[in-house]
Amino acid sequence: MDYKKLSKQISYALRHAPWKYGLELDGEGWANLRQLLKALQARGWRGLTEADLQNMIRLSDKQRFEIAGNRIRALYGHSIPQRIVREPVPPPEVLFHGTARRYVPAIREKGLLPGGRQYIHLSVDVETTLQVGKRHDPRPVVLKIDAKRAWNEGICFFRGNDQVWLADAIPGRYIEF
Ligand code: HQG
Repeated sequence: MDYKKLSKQISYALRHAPWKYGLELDGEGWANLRQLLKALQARGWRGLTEADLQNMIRLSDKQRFEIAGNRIRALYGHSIPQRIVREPVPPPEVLFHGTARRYVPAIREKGLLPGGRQYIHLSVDVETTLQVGKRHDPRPVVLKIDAKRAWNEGICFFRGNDQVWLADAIPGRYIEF
């Protein structure tokens, strides 16, 4: 089974367009697992089972989804209009953001903005940051975020998974270029 293709389609369903799959997300982003399976089966994933989803999650390089009972959700990345409810959590002292060289002037001017997504995505280590940045630029820029100071001064941070942190917009004064 092509787990990468499956993961991309489930990301699309759970982060960006649940309504296209007949799904309704609750406040914390959970969807009904059986309904998702049915929708995917109808789109060519014949015979798809919950075990396939478990394997896809287990074998993935990133922790993107979470299953609990008959529910499944994406841990980060949402762009749907309904904002996923999250509990603000004190972040590590420093976090990183990988981006393209071409975005740096705008980030200097306006700070980090979530753009199409609900939150900004930050990484805990430089290696992961480079991977994220390489999606936008072969020679990405690593920005260092003074997360502790931003938190102390009222910027909200949220945990996505072990590697990914989420945050509201981050003004330039907390960013080291
Ligand atoms: C940039 C992937 C101009 C920002 C990754 C980024 C991540 C600005 C781009 C997750 C800006 C948005 C999210 C400003 C920020 N002016 N550009 N003021 N502020 N930007 O893809 O963080 O594999 O929406 O730097 O690993 O790259 O899908 O966000 O370059 O965890 O699971 O606007 O998606 O995970 O790009 O990636 P994206 P991202 P998955």
